[in-house]
Amino acid sequence: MSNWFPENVSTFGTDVDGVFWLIFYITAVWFVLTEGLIIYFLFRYRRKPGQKAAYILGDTWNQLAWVLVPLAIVVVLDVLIDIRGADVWAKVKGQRPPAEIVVLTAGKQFNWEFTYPGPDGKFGTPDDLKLDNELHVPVGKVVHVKLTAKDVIHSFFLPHLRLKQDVVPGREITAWFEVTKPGEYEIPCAELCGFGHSGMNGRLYAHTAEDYEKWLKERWSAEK
Ligand SMILES: [Cu+2]
Repeated sequence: MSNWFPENVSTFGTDVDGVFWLIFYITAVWFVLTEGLIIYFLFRYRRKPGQKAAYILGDTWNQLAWVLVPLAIVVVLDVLIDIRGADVWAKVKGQRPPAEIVVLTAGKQFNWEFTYPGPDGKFGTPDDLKLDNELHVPVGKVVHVKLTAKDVIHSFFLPHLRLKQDVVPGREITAWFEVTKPGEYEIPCAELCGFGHSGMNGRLYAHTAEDYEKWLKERWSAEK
């Protein structure tokens, strides 16, 4: 059933999908079980001549068990999801591996603005390279994107990388990822940000190491 999702091309994508499927299967089984019981009881205990409904107060352990046993199961399953989810959260949002490439990313109505430091490796200098809706990275490297918003709240979404991070005015939030497969992937905005929101869609170009070097040479030196 994994083909419901776009292909995963990030190092942590499998973990994120794992939490999704864990929650999906737990809730699916639970849904079928409880709805099935409701339908079964509906027929099994339907009104029949000569049979009167009992008024149950739940004051014996036998009756209370109908509430307490499912409650205990739900709590155990919930803790299971929490433990697994916390692990993945720590990996994706908690401990960031050190950056090999840093790109400043600004969300604005209705574009993603990416800024590279240029040949001097420093931001805020005249050789900075600014691109609209084009994020170029090499595969197999840890990329940090420093996310800011110029107007309203946006959300930086890389569906193929299982990464989504709100972009909030007045804050700089760093997200990270490492792409595993070269290709072109979309970067939609995932937070309704105004009239042009649906058209706010950047592109992630994941290059092989050699192609990325080539791109750097062409673009960074060309745009002095
Ligand atoms: Cu938006």
